[in-house]
Amino acid sequence: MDASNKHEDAGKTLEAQAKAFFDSAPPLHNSHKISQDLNHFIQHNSSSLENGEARRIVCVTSGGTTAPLEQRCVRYVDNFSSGHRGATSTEYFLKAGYAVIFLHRRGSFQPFCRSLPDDPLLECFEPTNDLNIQVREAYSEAVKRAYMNHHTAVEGCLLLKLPFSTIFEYLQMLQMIAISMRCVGPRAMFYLAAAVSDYYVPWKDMVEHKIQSGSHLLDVKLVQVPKMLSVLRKDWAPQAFCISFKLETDSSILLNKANAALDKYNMHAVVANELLTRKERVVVVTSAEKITVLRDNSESANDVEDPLIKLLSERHTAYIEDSSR
Ligand code: PAZ
Repeated sequence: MDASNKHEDAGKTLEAQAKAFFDSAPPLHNSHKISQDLNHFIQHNSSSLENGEARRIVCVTSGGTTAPLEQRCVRYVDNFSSGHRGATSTEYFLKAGYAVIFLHRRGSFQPFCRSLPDDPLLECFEPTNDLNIQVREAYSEAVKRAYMNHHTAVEGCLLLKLPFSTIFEYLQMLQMIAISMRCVGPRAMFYLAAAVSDYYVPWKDMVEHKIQSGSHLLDVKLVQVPKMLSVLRKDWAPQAFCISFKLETDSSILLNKANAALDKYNMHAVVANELLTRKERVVVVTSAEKITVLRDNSESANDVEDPLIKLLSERHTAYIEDSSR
């Protein structure tokens, strides 16, 4: 496949590239329902108090986007992301008093379900003598905890889960969320942990039907996805506190790339991580400092997201206070 930048979009301004992306993307099937759910969630949480203040709202993005190769999609380009970071972070944000919009890849890790086996429906239950089913003793605590935590968050209107698969769905939903969250001002946070496709086939250039397997070479032109982080910061939600992530496999370039992303997209912080150590160690890069955050192996709930969310939540508090001066 040829990842080419020499596409007609290359000479356009970023705003024009973003507009062209959205104008040509296939429309979201359920945009009306998403918009209703979002508005209800944001209104509810903006008027509810946490420690005497309006509740903060974070949009956590999680998992990888796909780039389809056919309009009636049979094949797509995907990436490694499991959604573990986003699901785990969501649990800690809820614990820290945030309401969370969890924009996640369909089928990826979900908050509160990490301690369940891969196929919980089949593995956690067993038949009883009277042909009913019950939770197996070994999973009874884990199932109860997962169910109760999840139920409390969703029913309490503290967790709104919105699934995506493709890069088209993801960016359209992120735009809707960001614009809806404008009214939250500096109490809004974006925690952008999703692994978003860098290249895609524009909808209008995509073949409609399944690509046939007859020829020796498959020549598909992928073009760069417009860098929407800048647009999010500048136009969609200019007052929100924005954290993006940078993943590399080569540790020698990671911090430089994170610094570059901080400047280029005007983020408040970039969380740098390496593929192999991403569950143990991250570095929070801001314009003033680089803070290494490690998983605490002496604690029982030992997730690197625990100290990470504590740190980011403190920085968010300082940001809100600064914004009101
Ligand atoms: O989803 P996961 O837990 O398997 O991995 C998390 C991650 C590495 C995708 C995330 O921490 C991250 O760095 N996201 C941004 C990737 C990037 O576009 O550079």
